[in-house]
Amino acid sequence: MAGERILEGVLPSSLRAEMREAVAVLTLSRPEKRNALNDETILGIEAFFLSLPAEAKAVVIAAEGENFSAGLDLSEITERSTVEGVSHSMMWHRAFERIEFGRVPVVAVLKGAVVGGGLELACAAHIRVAERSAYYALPEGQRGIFVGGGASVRVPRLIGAARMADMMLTGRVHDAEAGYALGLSQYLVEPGEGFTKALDLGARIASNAPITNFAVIHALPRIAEADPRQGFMMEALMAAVAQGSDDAKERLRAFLEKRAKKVTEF
Ligand code: 1HE
Repeated sequence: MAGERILEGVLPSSLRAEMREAVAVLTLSRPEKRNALNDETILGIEAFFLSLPAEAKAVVIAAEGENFSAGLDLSEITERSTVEGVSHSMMWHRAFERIEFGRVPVVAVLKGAVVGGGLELACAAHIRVAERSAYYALPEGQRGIFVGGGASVRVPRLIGAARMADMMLTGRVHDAEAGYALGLSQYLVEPGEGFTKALDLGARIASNAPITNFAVIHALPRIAEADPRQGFMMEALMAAVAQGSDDAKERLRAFLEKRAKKVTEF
């Protein structure tokens, strides 16, 4: 069942967006080109996150067809000067920053090719759900180029620089199981089940206190990379801000009065 379409005038034809309750779904819609990412699509992703409706409390990034994304649209690489190359890469960085450090958490649904810039896009999300068909590669080495959409920063955080170097130097492809074991995805599901799983996770995320979601997106990654002494202080401050909110007080009261859900497995 489709949701209510949003941002129709804002997005290029390679993207579509809809609301599913409190979850905004952004779908890569260029399956005939394996969802290769051209400039228009990257700018559209940025526009989507800048124009996210206030009622959206989480985002799911999904893809039409069998593949998440075949990465950079190779037909668009023209004779770029060095300076133009820098600004092209920085355009990707800007768009993906909107994902990683935006207003709400983002879940990506991976399947088929999650390759090059497609992996870079996936890594900007906070949670990755991979269907068993997903496979991961960084073919930039074979194409004579380098990653430019943030992979050198985000991929090593997930799997380490040595594994990323192996993927780039040897063209190694990791299948969905390996990717799950390495930490490229946090969830591994059967083919066709990724979207439902991601929507379910999105709905859970949307039901959190906004201050907690804010802390997880904006404070946690900074604390994790800080010197521990600064990190502990930032954590204490963030914890106090969250605990002091009316939302936290009401949620804690609800638990003590047995009105809140207990911890359950899913
Ligand atoms: C594309 C692209 C693309 C497909 N740019 N057009 N990425 C890559 O090096 C991956 C290149 N793509 C592939 O290796 C394969 O297409 C796949 C393994 C992903 C899928 O294979 P398959 O057999 O399902 O599809 P196909 O027949 O190869 O492709 C279908 C069409 O999509 C075809 O166009 P058509 O007009 O001939 O029908 C392909 O040309 C087109 N297509 N992938 C443009 N990537 C910020 S820097 C990031 C740097 C990178 O991302 S480098 C990695 C680039």
